[in-house]
Amino acid sequence: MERKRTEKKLKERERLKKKKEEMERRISTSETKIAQLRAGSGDLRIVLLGKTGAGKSASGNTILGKKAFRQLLSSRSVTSVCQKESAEVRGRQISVIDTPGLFDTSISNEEIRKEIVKCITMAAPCPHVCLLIILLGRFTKEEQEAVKIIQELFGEESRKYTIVLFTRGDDLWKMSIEEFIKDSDCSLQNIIHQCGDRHHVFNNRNHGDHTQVTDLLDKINSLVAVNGGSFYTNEMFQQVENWAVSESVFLY
Ligand SMILES: Nc1nc2c(ncn2[C@@H]2O[C@H](COP(=O)(O)OP(=O)(O)OP(=O)(O)O)[C@@H](O)[C@H]2O)c(=O)[nH]1
Ligand SMILES: [Mg+2]
Repeated sequence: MERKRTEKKLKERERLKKKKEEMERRISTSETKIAQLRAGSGDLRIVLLGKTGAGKSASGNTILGKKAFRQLLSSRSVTSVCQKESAEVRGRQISVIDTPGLFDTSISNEEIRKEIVKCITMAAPCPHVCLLIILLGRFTKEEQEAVKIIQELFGEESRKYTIVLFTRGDDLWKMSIEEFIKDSDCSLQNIIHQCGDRHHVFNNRNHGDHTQVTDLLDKINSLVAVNGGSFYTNEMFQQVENWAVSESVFLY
């Protein structure tokens, strides 16, 4: 009799435990949904970073759906200063901050670094996401170095807020971006991995393909939801400010 009672108690305890777990799972799902809804509303500030000629300005134009930035096939860098442009996309105010590319032939990387840091103030109060623009193709030493410099500038923490955006998706033909990544150099795979395996691809020549923009915005929303808002903690902002002071860069 006593054994039966204990078994019944254990079964009841097990049932309650399962019920509690189910409730916790439902709460967590609802919280994620609420965070995603929050992340999908309000303005969105995006910073574009990458090597010169990677397609930063072209990607900014694709996101905003207009020719806001000067994009050009050129042997020299086209964008020399940070530029902020905005538009309403899917009923939402989106601001894109375009930056000069590293490895310009006429300006030193040091000068470009100083200019890039200014983009942080343009994305005031803070950027929500950084898009690391990489041209599909060979991932050369210069590309690797550009990524390294950007990570040095913005700190390791910034990886949590970065999505790798490949351009020249038209060159993929029938290959998927996943197949391309799988076959690519391990240094490129490492960078994507460091950025939480977040990546996307644009064909900036296909202005009619709006899904490439809406898909990217969905990925950004999920990222913002996970991160709980825009990035740059006080500590990180302080790092940029300290660097600016030591290099005599005027941020404001
Ligand atoms: N076919 C193709 N060309 C692209 C794509 N994205 C960019 N381009 C071309 O690549 C060239 C360089 O693009 P930009 O957007 O000016 O590059 P950027 O990174 O802003 O360059 P800088 O301002 O010099 O740093 C331009 O001729 C673009 O039209 C793409 O997805 N497909
Ligand atoms: Mg440009």
